[in-house]
Amino acid sequence: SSEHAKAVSIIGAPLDLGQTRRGVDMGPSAIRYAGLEERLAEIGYAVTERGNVAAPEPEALTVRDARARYLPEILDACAALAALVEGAVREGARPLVLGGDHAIALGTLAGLAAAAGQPGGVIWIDAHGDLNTPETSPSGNVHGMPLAAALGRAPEWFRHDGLALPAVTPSRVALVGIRSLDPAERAYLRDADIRVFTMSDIDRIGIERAVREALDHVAGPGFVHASLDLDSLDPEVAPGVGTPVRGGLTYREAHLACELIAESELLGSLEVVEANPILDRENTTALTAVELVASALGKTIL
Ligand code: 4U7
Ligand code: MN
Ligand code: MN
Ligand code: MN
Repeated sequence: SSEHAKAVSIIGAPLDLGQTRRGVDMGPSAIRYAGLEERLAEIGYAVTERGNVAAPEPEALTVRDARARYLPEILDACAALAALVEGAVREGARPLVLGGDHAIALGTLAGLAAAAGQPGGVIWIDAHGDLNTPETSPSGNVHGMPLAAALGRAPEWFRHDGLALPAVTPSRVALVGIRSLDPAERAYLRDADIRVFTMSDIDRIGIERAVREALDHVAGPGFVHASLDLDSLDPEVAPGVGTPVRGGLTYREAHLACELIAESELLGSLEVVEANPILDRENTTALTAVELVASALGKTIL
């Protein structure tokens, strides 16, 4: 049916340097422990485990620039991730990247662009826009910047030998689940050709139409990637995240989004980020992550 392989490469990126709450570095373990590999095998995937990229501990580092904390170390980790993602694609497998905080998306997207030899499109499912630059960020947390970085904004900040940028085509970005934007992100979105589906839009038009239109907008050459920030879900459903915002996607809305992604057969890769087991209740957020990944990769009920 799909042109994409029934092979998945799982790559862990236990990075927590993009924000200030410890525990998100345990996300890959929590998601694996929630039964990821078994679930994917059940739906017919050949699964290869690539292990984790190296990510340093913040206690061992010093902050050099408060506008983008730990940026040099984050770029190194992203370059290592990019190499693994590129390798997986070249081997004919779909990369499935487990975060870690959302800063790792810069590595995933750079790896996809390197493998494709050109930038691609991304559906970004998140409460937040992640479109800050070090100049506009109210927090200095790099997990609020990866989409801006991948789009090639602020190139002097994100330059690194191991990162092919820009990795994303500006006219092929769709944001889904949005309910928290900073002033500079709003200003950028006013002029950019990015499709934004806020929670209010989703209330009005429904998640099905929102995701179908989002997928139409991101389709095209190179690659199509889905970046799933678990804080897109309502905190009652996914409490184990560092930057929860009330009023998010329900459990079923998130599933339908993933089912539509699978049905579209557009996707070559997926990542799921921001699961923080220390903030979670009995690994429920990681379990939800596994279920959503299975749906996005083609699990059907019947
Ligand atoms: B996440 C924030 F100010 N916008 O830049 C910022 F509200 O990857 C939050 O989506 C960013 O979880 C959240 O620090 C990043 C803040
Ligand atoms: Mn760690
Ligand atoms: Mn995010
Ligand atoms: Mn978020």
